[in-house]
Amino acid sequence: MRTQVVIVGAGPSGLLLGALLGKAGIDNVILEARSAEYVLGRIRAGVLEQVTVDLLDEVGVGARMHAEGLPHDGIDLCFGGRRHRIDLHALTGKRVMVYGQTEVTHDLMDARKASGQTTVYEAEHVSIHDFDGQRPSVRYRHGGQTHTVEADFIAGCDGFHGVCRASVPHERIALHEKVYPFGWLGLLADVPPLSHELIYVNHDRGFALCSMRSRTRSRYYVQCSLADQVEQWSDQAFWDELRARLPEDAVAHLVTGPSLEKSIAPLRSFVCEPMRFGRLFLAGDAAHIVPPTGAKGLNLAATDVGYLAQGLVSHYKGNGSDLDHYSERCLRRIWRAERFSWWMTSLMHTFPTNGSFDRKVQLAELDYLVNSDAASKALAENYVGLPM
Ligand code: RFL
Ligand code: PHB
Repeated sequence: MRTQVVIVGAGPSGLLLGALLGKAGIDNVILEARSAEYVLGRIRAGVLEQVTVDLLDEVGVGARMHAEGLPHDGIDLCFGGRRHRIDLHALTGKRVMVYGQTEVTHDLMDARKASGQTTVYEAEHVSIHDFDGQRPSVRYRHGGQTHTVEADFIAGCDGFHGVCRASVPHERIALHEKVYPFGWLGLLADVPPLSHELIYVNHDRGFALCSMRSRTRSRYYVQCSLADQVEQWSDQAFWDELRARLPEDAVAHLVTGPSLEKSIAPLRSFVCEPMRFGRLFLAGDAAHIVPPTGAKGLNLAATDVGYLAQGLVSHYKGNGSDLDHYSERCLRRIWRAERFSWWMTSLMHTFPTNGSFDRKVQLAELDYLVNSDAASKALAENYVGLPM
C-alpha cells in the first residue's frame, strides 16, 4: 500500500490529523493497535478550548458538540471550605466547551468512516522504518499477514507508550520529565452534576474535582496515593472521600450512584524535543504529557495536529517552510501549557513532603488568586487557552 501520510494511532490526534489532511485532499492511512471499541472505552478529557472547537468545526464534525456540549463561562476554586468563582468569560471574553473525549473520538470516527479513508484497527507489531530517508514506511501485522505502507511522511500520534518516539535513537532526543507523588482516582456515574460548572477543590485530605459529561452524567476525581489499586476503592469509599473534601453547601447537592467506570491515572509532566526527526513527526501524547489539572492534554494534541496539517498542506503546495518550523511552533505553545498545568497541580494538591509552611503559602496564593483581578485573569487566560 502507498499513501502520502501514514498516521500511527487513532486517538484524537491521529483522527483529527486524518480529517484535516483529508479535507485538503491529502491521502492518509491510519494504523491503530487497538479496536475501535477499546479506544472509545477510555474515559479521559472533558474540557475543550475554543481553538479545539474551531478545529473540529473546520473538519465538519462540530454539529453534535454544539448540540450536546455544555459551554461553560466559569470555574469554581474551593479552599478553606469556601467556593470562589473565576468568571472566565468576564475576564477573557472566551468560554470553554464541556464535551467528552469519547464523544469527540466518536464524531471523528464516524466522519472518517463516511469519508471512505482507510483505518486499520487491531494493527499488530507496528514498526516504522527509514524515516530519515526519502521513502519511509510502516510495517504491521493484520489478519495473520505482514503489510507495509509506504508514505512520504509518518505522523506519530500513538500516545505516551507508542512505538514512534521509542524508535528515535536516544542521542537525537531530549526528554524533560517530572513525576508527581500521587494520582487521580476518577469515577463516572449517571447522576446529575452537583453544580453547573466545574469545581476544583484544595483540601487538607487532598485535591478533588467535580466535572461532568452532560446534565445527567458526572465525572468526579479525588487525589489518591500511587500505591492505591482501583479495586481497593468501593463506590461507597469514593463517595465518602469526595464528600469529606467538599464544602457543606456542595455536599448538600451531591447525588451519588453506581459507577459506570473507575480508574486511577498517575500524574506526569513530560516533553520530548524536538518533535520532528526527518520525515517522522510526533504529535499529542506521543510528544508530551501534562497532568490533567489544567485540562490541556487533548487541547495540545489538537493544536499540534493543526500545525502539522498546515505544514503538510504548505509542503504539498510547494512551500516547505511551515513544516520546517513544526517543532518550534508546537513547543512554544506546549511549554506554556506545561508551565500552567504544573503550576495548577502544585497549587491544588497536597504533597507528601510539604510541611506547614508550604501549605500556608499554597493557601495564601489561592487567597491572592481569587481576590486579585490580575491574578484571576492570568489563570483565566491560560485555562481558556492561549492563542494558536
Ligand atoms: P491517545 O489518546 O493516547 O491515543 C494514542 C493512540 O495510539 C494508539 N497506539 C498505537 N497504535 C498503533 N501502533 C502502536 N504501536 C500504538 N501504540 C499506541 C493507542 O491505542 C491510542 O489509540 O493520544 P492522543 O491522540 O495524542 O490524545 C491525547 C489525549 O488522549 C490526552 O492528552 C488527554 O486525554 C489528556 N486529558 C485531558 N486533556 C484535555 O485537554 N482536557 C481534559 O479535561 C483532560 N482530562 C486527560 C484528562 C487525561 C486523563 N488521563 C487518563 C491521563 C483526564 C484524565 C484522567
Ligand atoms: C474531566 O472532566 O475529565 C476533566 C475536567 C477538567 C480537568 C480534568 C479532567 O481539569
